[in-house]
Amino acid sequence: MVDCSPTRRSFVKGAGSLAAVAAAAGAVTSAGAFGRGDALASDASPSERVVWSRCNVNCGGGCWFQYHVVDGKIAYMESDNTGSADFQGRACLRGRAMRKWINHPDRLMYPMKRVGKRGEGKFERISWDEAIDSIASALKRVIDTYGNEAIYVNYGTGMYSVTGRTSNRLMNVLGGSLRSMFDYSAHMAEAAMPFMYGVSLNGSSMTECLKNSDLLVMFGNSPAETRMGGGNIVWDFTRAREALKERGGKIVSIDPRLNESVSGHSDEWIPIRPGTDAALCSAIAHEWIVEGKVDKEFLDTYCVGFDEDTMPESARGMNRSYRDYIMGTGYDRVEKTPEWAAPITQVPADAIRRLAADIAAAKAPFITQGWGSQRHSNGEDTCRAICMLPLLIGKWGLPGTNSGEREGMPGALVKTIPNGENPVKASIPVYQWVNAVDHGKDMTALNAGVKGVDRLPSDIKFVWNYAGNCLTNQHGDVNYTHDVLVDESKCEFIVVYDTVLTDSAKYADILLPDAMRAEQLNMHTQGYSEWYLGVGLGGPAQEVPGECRSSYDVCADIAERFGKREEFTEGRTQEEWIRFLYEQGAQADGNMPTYDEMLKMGVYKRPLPPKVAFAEFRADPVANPLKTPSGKVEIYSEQLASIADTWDLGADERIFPIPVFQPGHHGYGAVTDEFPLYCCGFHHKSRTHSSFGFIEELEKVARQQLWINPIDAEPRGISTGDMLAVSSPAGEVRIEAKVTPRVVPGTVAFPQGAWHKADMSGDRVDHGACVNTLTQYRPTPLAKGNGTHSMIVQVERVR
Ligand SMILES: Nc1nc2c(c(=O)[nH]1)N[C@H]1C(S)=C(S)[C@@H](COP(=O)(O)OP(=O)(O)OC[C@H]3O[C@@H](n4cnc5c(=O)[nH]c(N)nc54)[C@H](O)[C@@H]3O)O[C@H]1N2
Ligand SMILES: Nc1nc2c(c(=O)[nH]1)N[C@H]1C(S)=C(S)[C@@H](COP(=O)(O)OP(=O)(O)OC[C@H]3O[C@@H](n4cnc5c(=O)[nH]c(N)nc54)[C@H](O)[C@@H]3O)O[C@H]1N2
Ligand code: SF4
Ligand SMILES: [Mo]
Repeated sequence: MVDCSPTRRSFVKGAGSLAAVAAAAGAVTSAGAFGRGDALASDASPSERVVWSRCNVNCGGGCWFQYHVVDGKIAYMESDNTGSADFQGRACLRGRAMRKWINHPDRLMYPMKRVGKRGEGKFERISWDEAIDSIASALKRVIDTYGNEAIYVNYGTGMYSVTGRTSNRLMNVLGGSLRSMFDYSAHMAEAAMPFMYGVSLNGSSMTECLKNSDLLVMFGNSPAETRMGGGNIVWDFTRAREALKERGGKIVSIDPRLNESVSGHSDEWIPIRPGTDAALCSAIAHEWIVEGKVDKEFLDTYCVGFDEDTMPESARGMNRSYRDYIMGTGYDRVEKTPEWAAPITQVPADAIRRLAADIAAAKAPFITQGWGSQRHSNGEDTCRAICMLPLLIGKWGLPGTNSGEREGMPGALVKTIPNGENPVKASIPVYQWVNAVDHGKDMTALNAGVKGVDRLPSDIKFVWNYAGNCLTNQHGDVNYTHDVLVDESKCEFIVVYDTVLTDSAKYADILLPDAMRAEQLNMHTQGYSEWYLGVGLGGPAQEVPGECRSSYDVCADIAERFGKREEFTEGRTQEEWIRFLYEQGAQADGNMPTYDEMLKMGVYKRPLPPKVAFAEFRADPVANPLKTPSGKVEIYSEQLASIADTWDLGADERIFPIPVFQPGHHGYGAVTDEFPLYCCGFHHKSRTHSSFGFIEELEKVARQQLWINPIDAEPRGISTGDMLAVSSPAGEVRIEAKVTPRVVPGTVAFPQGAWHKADMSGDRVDHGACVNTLTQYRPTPLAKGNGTHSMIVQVERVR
């Protein structure tokens, strides 16, 4: 029923030319766009209704769903089958399990209030009126006592939909809330890259690699695991693999794991000790400098600080250039040879030289990093160090190349409901929220990365947590966070608004049940695939169960308690907002169908051309300067030099103006007799973080297991399937073993997102194997971010 269509996606041979693909696609309709009109004959019987929706979790896929509704109930679901085989945003196994989630017996059905101690997870059903009164009076009390700076909307990514996230809009109508910067995904890259590039997250599209590259080098990037689904980059990546092969090129994956993007293919895996990519990149730089492969003209024209010739005035004659660091004439005075890097990275010196030669020989190397390599305690250095590679050889801003950042993500045809203006100026790095609950008033611009004010005027006293599990499960160090949250004198009120009783939900004072996307009219844009732009519109497919309510309506009710309903809604219902946002997008675009046509089509897609990052700057650096102070790429950043001089840093924390290798907290060299193994997290295919983590069928497909190399498993008497006790300085979990040569020796790998399951008033041993039972809460030096992939552990067999 789902995948048996005769025109299911097939690989187009010789697909080097996206233009050809797009042209062929354009033949489907005159506009080159696809919608319901192009759908394959569906199996729907006349009594069935087909309702479009989209996967709302945060994996970036944005895959489309078609719910088949019989007698008012979703009978089964199908994914996207409209238009050319190339443009079908088909859902992965998780998305196809959405029906199980919607109809799950564990769905939250009624508003509830806490009856036990905070964190115990004991609740009692209340009415919506009581819930809203209670939230409104807590908000009033906190605002009157501490100011709007004491209100915080916690990070939460479970909801992608144009009207799904209304939390900030509500708080802004009520006078604002403490702001946050960056996110849990790319925290270190987002904080560090603007110093170098003037922006962050500016990568070429994977479709550009497909079109013009002859070598794809991926640092900690696994599209087959973290960009799953037809609406995602794994599709672009799969096509790129084909095109590269036809051009005689290849894919190199640098990862502590032989990840699923390269396993089963003849591509190259370079196993690396986690957190040491900057050492590898430094050694490649050394090799290129001594071999004369560096493009000095490019570096002199476009960059600042490669060598003395382009150092800014403030740092001249001090041996502070990147070249001085690499050649051992500045900073630590150590020459960064491949022999120096080999014991650090576990990559042999000759393999480093070979990689250096391969990259230099490629006409258009596409060098990209995922965010796994930057989610470390030294992530700010790592992401910049990787970006040095294309810069050093001048293969940057040109066809088939990339900036060294993660491949780009397309824009959107429609906007989300606006947040409005936040009158509060104070802002914290997002990962600092637990510190801001615990001791916000001690946090300053210099010791905590606070912006907008010199010092936070208040601790956080009210947390609103919508569609997120970052109170505990997805935040660093669950045990520590638990201790902070259970102290009601610190955070006085917590609202959690979700669909199931997550670990975070247990900390709610008021727990609200959301209506799922399938249960309301829903509009959404395409995901990260760069093949097309798209919009989907449809619903509801099924009635809302119990007393679940949409966040839009609930936020409007809360605003009403403050006499601000009208300000919140601007006179529109959610449905009217969706129409308004669509028509606004369609007007700006000029090519989209009308709203009424869209309602019939369900999904609209059209091809998207590839993109080369920084192409304009490369073409004319004077007319198109970067947003850095010098207008150029700042390999040496005076701003970072000044931060390094003025910030209050820990004794073992350092910030450098150039990209260097430093091990970082719990990085290289940190293992001890008690914790002799490095442990590295990764995003797992059976879940999106913790989302879907309670669907048993998915857990059976891809189990929560600790990857351990036979070299580390044998002396511990560990075989696949054994139950293990894994402990770190922060806590202990129980998890099944997967003994495999697919992980670098000395490091174990741990899928993030499993549901925390521990007796928190007892031994706190986590039988659910949530990685954040093991991570420490230690914000990184510059970003103050979640370097949570840096861990040290001991692994023992439980007998
Ligand atoms: N299936 C699935 N897909 C997802 C998600 C999910 O939870 N599940 N989450 C989504 C979200 S929100 C995000 S932000 C992205 C996350 O995307 P990423 O941050 O890129 O994902 P990770 O799995 O953390 O890391 C990617 C790879 O980096 C490797 N790695 C870890 N440390 C290092 C290192 O120090 N050096 C190198 N070279 N490699 C390293 C890991 O083994 C992994 O294979 O994925 C998105 N997609
Ligand atoms: N150690 C470690 N920690 C990590 C990471 C890591 O790699 N290692 N990755 C980090 C990253 S990149 C991210 S983005 C964060 C993600 O952290 P979160 O944003 O917390 O992501 P999820 O765990 O998917 O939680 C989403 C929540 O939304 C809920 N939800 C889904 N649909 C709906 C809905 O319709 N309505 C409502 N109200 N709720 C809904 C789900 O039930 C779930 O509780 O985790 C971070 N945490
Ligand atoms: S790939 Fe991501 S967005 Fe697509 S169906 Fe799977 S979980 Fe949902
Ligand atoms: Mo993320």
